[in-house]
Amino acid sequence: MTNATVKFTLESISEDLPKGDRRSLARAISIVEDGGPDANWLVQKLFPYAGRAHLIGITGSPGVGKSTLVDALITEIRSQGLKVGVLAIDPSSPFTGGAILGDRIRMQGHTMDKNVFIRSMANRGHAGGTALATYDAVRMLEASGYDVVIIETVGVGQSELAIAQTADTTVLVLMPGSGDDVQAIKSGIMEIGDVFVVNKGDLPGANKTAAEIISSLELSNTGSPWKPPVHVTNAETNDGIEEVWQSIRKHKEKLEESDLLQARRKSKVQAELIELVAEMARNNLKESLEHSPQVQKVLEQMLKHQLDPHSAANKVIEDIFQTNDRQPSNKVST
Ligand SMILES: Nc1nc2c(ncn2[C@@H]2O[C@H](COP(=O)(O)OP(=O)(O)O)[C@@H](O)[C@H]2O)c(=O)[nH]1
Ligand SMILES: [Mg+2]
Repeated sequence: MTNATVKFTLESISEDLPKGDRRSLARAISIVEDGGPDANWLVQKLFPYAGRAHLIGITGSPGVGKSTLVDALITEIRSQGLKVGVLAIDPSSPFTGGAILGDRIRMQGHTMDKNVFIRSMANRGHAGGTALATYDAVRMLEASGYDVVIIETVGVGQSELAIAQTADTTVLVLMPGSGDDVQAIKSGIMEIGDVFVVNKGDLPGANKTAAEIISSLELSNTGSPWKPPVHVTNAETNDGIEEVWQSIRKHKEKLEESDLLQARRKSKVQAELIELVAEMARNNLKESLEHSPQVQKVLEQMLKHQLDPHSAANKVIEDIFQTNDRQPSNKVST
């Protein structure tokens, strides 16, 4: 059977994906990227298999060498016999496509390895944005037996922060002379970094940048049992990569032996629930604005200045939290 004639149904995907079938996995990730009832059905079906991987967030400004570093880490992780999935997230890519292509090419060395799965995530219209789609894509990889899932994100915007919080271990990547980034670290994003990497260690100033990070880490000592290590790497020659990997593993161990893992997981499920409920509310509100007579009435009262916006919001809250019980399509897709 050739690629083009393979038929997928939600049923077949839910059966074949846990057996490690890569095409079912690819299809499943597209479905969860789109969101909606099919995605919900798959997640519900595969949720029991999820929650097993070590989730690693790799974040930092464009061009610091995240993708190159991920590529080097894949080699290291594979040498340990672990199965590794990568989700590359770049908010700019849906418009240009360029970044996606770049990441693909960078990680091409692993395309023949059946235990490596690399996927660029685009924001394909999941109303909740990339963060919600990412949570579900991670679950698909976990259900398919991936031991390690790496999430590469650009920068430190709001949604990247949300994604970084998805990870068990977040690696913050900088490069020599990125003084702005060090400033940003000082001004608050510090706490998201569990492991710091100054990549492009072959360029001048790497040790100085590392020293700056170390001193600002000491200043903001949080009293946490984990002291974030700072590594200098050259992702192109694999220098320092083994040490980064060891730190990532040690961090996971440290989390597991303290209360931190539980605390992190709790704030993670909270964040996801907040986003999901907000998404549901937003979707249902849009529908209610058009179709609900009660909401129409509220709108009219607002227009006539009979009802203030705050009271109006209180009135519609109940209406929009009524879920419409949408069923999965169970369509056959090729
Ligand atoms: N000199 C040097 N260049 C690097 C290193 N790592 C990556 N690069 C280069 O930096 C550029 C950006 O790398 P990329 O991995 O795409 O960065 P990303 O945007 O953070 O994912 C590419 O041209 C890489 O070849 C390094 O350790 N040293
Ligand atoms: Mg990249």
